[in-house]
Order: sequence, then structure tokens, then C-alpha cells
Amino acid sequence: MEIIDPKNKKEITVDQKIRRRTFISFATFFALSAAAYEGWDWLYHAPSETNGITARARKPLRAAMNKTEIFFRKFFSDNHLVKTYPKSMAAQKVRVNSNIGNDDKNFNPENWELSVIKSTSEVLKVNMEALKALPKTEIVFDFKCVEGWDQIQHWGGVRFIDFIKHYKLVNLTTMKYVGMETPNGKYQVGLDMESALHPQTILAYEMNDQPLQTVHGAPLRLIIPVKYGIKNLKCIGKITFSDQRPPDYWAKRGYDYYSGL
Ligand SMILES: Nc1nc2c(c(=O)[nH]1)N[C@H]1C(S)=C(S)[C@@H](COP(=O)(O)O)O[C@H]1N2
Ligand SMILES: [Mo]
Repeated sequence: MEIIDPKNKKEITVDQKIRRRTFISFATFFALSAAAYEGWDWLYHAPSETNGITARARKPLRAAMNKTEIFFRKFFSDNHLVKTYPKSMAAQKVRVNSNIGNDDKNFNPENWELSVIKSTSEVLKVNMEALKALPKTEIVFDFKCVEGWDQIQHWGGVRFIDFIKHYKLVNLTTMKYVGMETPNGKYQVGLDMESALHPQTILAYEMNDQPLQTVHGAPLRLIIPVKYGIKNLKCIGKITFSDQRPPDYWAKRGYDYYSGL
């Protein structure tokens, strides 16, 4: 029979405790690693969404992104306004980014008319004179491009909501989306209805109090401060309304469809 020295017994207990804790730590580490691997493996092998409107993300990932989008849409609805600045802070040399669909040699702004597709059989045509006759709204805000630059810019034109009311298109706004594209259809944006009708969303025909230049989307471009630059379509040719997501140039190439700020 061993004689247990109370002092010695205590030391053994401490040693055992350390070993037990080391074991628990490693076991936890391996269990978590296994879980992380399983999760990744599950996601990696999960089916992809149908390629088309958005670019082939795994279905569970897209579902999570859509849930996040719904959360932010609820959270930042209607009365959330984008910060504005005094005119004196607006850039005089306004940055030019990409010009996809806005560099068409065959496009003649003189003959331009905006087409609003009201139904399969009805198209509303609006010219610049008619647009300029509507109340003008100006905004100075921080324009943000997903590529990492931003600039305080000054734009002027007709609020989209004013345009909708004036041309009695309110019944079309019960639909979920607005689609806009260049006259040649080469660049398109899809917008959720709340953002399109947001009080700071403008069909712009002026920049720094001057008519729009071609590189900035003459004769008419979209200014939608609640979204990243990619949604601010230059040179609007056609506007559509739908319950399905309209085609969107950058969403098709993997960018977030909502692209909200
Ligand atoms: N037609 C068209 N509109 C467009 C683009 C484009 O390539 N083509 N680029 C978008 C992007 S990514 C940005 S950041 C802004 C840039 O507008 P700006 O060149 O007037 O600064 O326009 C947006 N609208
Ligand atoms: Mo951009």
C-alpha cells in the first residue's frame, strides 16, 4: 500500500488538471476544425443558383446574402437620407470611370428620347424639353464607386418620384423592380422599387449647373445616392418595370445585385 503524502497528492492533481485541460483544448480545436471543414465542404458542394441575373454563387450563400439584403432594406427604408454637402464642396473636375454602352459612335443625343415601357403595347416617349419643364432638384453628395474612390459631386435634374407622378406611372410602382439601360442596351441596371423612388434619386441632365457631358452620361443619367456608382447608369435610353429582377451588367458579373450603401 502506498502512503499518500497530502502534499504530493496535491501536485499530482495539478498535473492531471493541466493534462485534462490540454486534452480539452486540443479536442475542442479538432472538433471546431472538423466542423469548419464540414461547413466549407457542404457549401463547396452545395448546388449553384441558376446562372443569369446573378453570377453563379452557391445557393446557400446567395440565400444568406438575400436575407442580409432584406434586413438592410427594412432597416434603411424610406426616410433614410444620404448626407448632403454645400455646393462649394463639389468637385470641379469630376472623375470619369468606365463608359460601357456610353461610348457609342452611332448615338446622337439630338435625336434622343427616353422610352418608358408601360406595357407590352404602350411606350411613353419623353424628350429633354419635357423633362426640363418638370421641377428641378439638385443634390451635392459623396459619390462612391466600388473600386474604392469617392468624390463630392453636384448633380441636377428631375427626381424619379416626381417624374413618376407627373406621367401618372404610379400604378407601375406596385411592381418590385425598375430596370434602366443605355439606348444600345449594352449597360443595364436593376433597382429595387424603394431605392428608385427614394427622394434623392434623380434623372440628371446637369452637372455643376452645366448640361451633362457625354463622358458623364449625356443627355440623361441616373443619380441614385443610396447605391454604389455601378448603379448610376450613364445615358438612359429605356426604363422598364417588373416583378422579376431586370438584367444588371455588374450583377451578371458577380457584383451584389442590391449594391446599397
Ligand atoms: N453606361 C454606363 N454607365 C455607368 C458605367 C458604365 O460603364 N457605363 N459605369 C458606372 C460606374 S462603375 C461608375 S463609378 C459611375 C461613374 O460615373 P462617372 O464616370 O460620371 O464618374 O458610372 C456608372 N454608370
Ligand atoms: Mo464604379
